Amino acid sequence: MSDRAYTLFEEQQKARGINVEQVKSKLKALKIETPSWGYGDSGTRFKVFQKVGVPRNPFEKFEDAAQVHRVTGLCPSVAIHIPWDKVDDYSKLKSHAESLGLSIGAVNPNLFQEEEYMLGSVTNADASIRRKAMEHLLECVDIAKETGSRDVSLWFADGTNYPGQGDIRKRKSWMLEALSEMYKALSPHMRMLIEYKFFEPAFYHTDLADWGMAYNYALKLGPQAEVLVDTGHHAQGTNVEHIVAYLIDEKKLGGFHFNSRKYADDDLIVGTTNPYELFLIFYQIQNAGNDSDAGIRQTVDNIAYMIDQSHSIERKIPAMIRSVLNVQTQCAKALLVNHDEVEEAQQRNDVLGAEDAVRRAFEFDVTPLLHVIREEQGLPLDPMKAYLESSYPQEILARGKGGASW
Ligand code: LRH
Ligand code: MN
Ligand code: MN
Repeated sequence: MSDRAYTLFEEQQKARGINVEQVKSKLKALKIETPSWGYGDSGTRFKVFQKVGVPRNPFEKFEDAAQVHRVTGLCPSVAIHIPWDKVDDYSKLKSHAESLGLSIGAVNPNLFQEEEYMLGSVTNADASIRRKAMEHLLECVDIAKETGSRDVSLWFADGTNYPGQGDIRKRKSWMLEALSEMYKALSPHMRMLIEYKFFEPAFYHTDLADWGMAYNYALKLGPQAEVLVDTGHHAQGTNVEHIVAYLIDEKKLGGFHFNSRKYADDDLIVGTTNPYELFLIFYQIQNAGNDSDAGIRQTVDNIAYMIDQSHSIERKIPAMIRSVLNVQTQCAKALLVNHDEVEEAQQRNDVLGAEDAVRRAFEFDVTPLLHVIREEQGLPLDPMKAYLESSYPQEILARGKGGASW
């Protein structure tokens, strides 16, 4: 990209009243956590495809994640999933991460892969199974203390397949019981992020089905509990950006799991089928980031942006690079919204003018902007190309097949 392209871009944006220096510094501050499970073999319920060169253990997952950070500068932390990333000594994993310029991000308990959890984990009618699940949650809080992680992200598969199968209200109180016990175990700086999903693997009712339920638990628990929005966990047509704006306004949005969906919880590369939705999510976040209420601004500052994808047919590292670049691109476009212009149009009740002021930002080509910030940070202008042309894709082939999988 020539200097000319950027000069033109800058002139154009300044003429629109956009503070380009501010846009650049906000973009440089954007951090996106990648998930350890996105580097391992994964698939659908029909098949997990085995790839050559997939990490064989949590340590190698961090090595792959370091490559994503090296070329994008966007991903300094990695979320772990327990027991997928179980190790004997978490301080070793922590120092390994640090030696690669990374840190361990959110700790994700896993309460959906053991036989006993078939009819539920923390909402199982059997008290001994509920206890076992509880112990795992507490173990994850301890791991987070050891790894220095701020967030423990919770997603429960608990639910039922048929009417009458379980007592929905009893299960609701068991859920609160478990969350409350876990909440008490958190250190003061820690957060509990409560994720929701409307179906799958349960198909009749899910105990934590939507943002309202997650919000209600978070509200009952206290300030350290917040809601996590996984973009793939909504019914068709749901206005996700509305949920985002609402939760920020209630100071209860803790973070995101980004991915894209066409039909259900597809776990596809974020921004591939619905870039405008991603843009509109960032538009809401940035709109709230300008609020006069310091609490709302603080909520925005503390949002954890995380990828949650399981690339089933794509090569893992390039797929992750694509994901984070898509997030960066839509964030950059949303930073070009002139909020005063939108507000003025709203005040005139100019429906089309307001829509136009938002959409126009989406239509700009932000490539010159992204090139300049990468150049200023000493990053490759084209991170994907830099990765593909490095020796790493070849080197990892020596790992062979049969790497870690979920
Ligand atoms: C559930 C989910 C949740 C899990 C992850 C592996 O669908 O989004 O966040 O922890 O997938
Ligand atoms: Mn998720
Ligand atoms: Mn999911």
